[in-house]
Amino acid sequence: MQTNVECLSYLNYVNGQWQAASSGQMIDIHNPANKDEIIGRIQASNLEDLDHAVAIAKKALPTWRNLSSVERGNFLHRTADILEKNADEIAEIATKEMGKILRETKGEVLRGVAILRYYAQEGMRQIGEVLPSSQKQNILLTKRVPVGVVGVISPWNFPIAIPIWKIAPALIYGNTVVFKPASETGISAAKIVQAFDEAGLPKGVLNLVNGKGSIIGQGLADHKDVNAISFTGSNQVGKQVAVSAVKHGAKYQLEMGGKNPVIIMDDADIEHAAELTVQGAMKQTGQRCTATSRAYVHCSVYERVKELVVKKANSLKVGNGVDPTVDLGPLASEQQMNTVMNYIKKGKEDGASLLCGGEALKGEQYQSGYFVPPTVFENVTHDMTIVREEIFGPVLGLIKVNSFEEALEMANDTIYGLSASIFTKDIARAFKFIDEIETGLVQINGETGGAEPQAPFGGMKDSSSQSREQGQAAKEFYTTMKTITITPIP
Ligand code: UN1
Repeated sequence: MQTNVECLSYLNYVNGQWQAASSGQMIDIHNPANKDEIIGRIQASNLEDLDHAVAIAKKALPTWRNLSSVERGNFLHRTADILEKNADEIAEIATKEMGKILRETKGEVLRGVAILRYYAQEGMRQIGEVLPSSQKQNILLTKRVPVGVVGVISPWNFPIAIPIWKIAPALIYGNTVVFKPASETGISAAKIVQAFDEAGLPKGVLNLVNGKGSIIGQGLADHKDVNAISFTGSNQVGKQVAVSAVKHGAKYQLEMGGKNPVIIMDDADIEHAAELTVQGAMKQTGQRCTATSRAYVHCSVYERVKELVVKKANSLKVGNGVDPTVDLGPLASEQQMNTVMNYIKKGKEDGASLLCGGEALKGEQYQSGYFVPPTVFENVTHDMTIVREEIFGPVLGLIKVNSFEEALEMANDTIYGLSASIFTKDIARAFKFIDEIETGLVQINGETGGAEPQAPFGGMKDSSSQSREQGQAAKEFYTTMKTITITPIP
């Protein structure tokens, strides 16, 4: 397949072939649980390689577009079966690349399988509608058609599910794809592409180009022959992608950061609320854009919630994600660890009080990785950096509130708007929360994280470009529409 076994070099995939980058350069992928271990190398491509891949995707478009969507769906079904069969192997690679525990990476591969099956079936669903025409004899209808060549830029924190939730809808609606994954997880990306290859996907329909984000990601966004670009990552890069796309008239879709709040009211099931707040904050070591990072807790239950949250956070075991007894793997990279530790430092300097965690873990089993324990702060005020900026690590702030209204106002006082949850048994209050919280994902008595393939996913404000991914919402982005009038000639 795609490796040169002796040095575990993973190649690009263009026109149905595994190819080296023309630069001859490679990027090493390190294990964040054991930084001296190099998992493999991926290609450091340059713009010439990207240009070639885009030209190939463009060339493959007419044939792919002209298959029936049911036929296209069969390729997705076959890919799903292959991924399912290889789930353990791929999960282990993803864990070694970015650190999260095997239970999480295995779950992610299976989520990818479910997404593929959902979109495979999409090939049998509606692609237009019939409208009444003002001319009685005419037929007026709409038909959805592919956008063209789609650029996919995906992050390292969901190395399998996020690429698939972009690639699967792009393909089913008849587009071809150039895929640029985060370099940290380039091998997981190769494994996804390998599954499509084994499923017999026609050559040129899906192309993988690895390389630096500043070169290949930016180049994809800038490329005149890329008709739509779907991006998940940081706000700073997302906005650059949008500007580049607008310049050449490409569609764009951005999924970016979050600063997701929970509100725990006095009538909540406190055990349940504390449990899901900790899960929301700490799963994947907090490296989810949907992670819970602010908990607004009613003063009458504050002490009890605090006690439970700290107990639960302290009970989580940190370590190498391949160990099945571990709950939290390492942070994904040194850069990620430095960012998180700087936020923790800033929290302390600003006067927040640490309830647990707060120091990188020391000792023999931790010294070769980026291990930060669950960290909970209290005495957090609303103007502190740790409440305002996305941390992307296992850090939670507790904030005492006197009323639902006060909590709601603070929950909304942020540039982000991805996910939020309220824990309450009061239906009227839950309804008010649904109406007034400024987020795209709203949970009542649930965790802020999580997504289902059939449901739209996305945020408000600076969390997204207002577009939605997954479910039927994906159709909006990956197709464009024709309005057709048929006039019968008597
Ligand atoms: C989830 O919470 O399971 O990058 C999905 C992210 C989001 C996906 C979250 N785009 O974290």
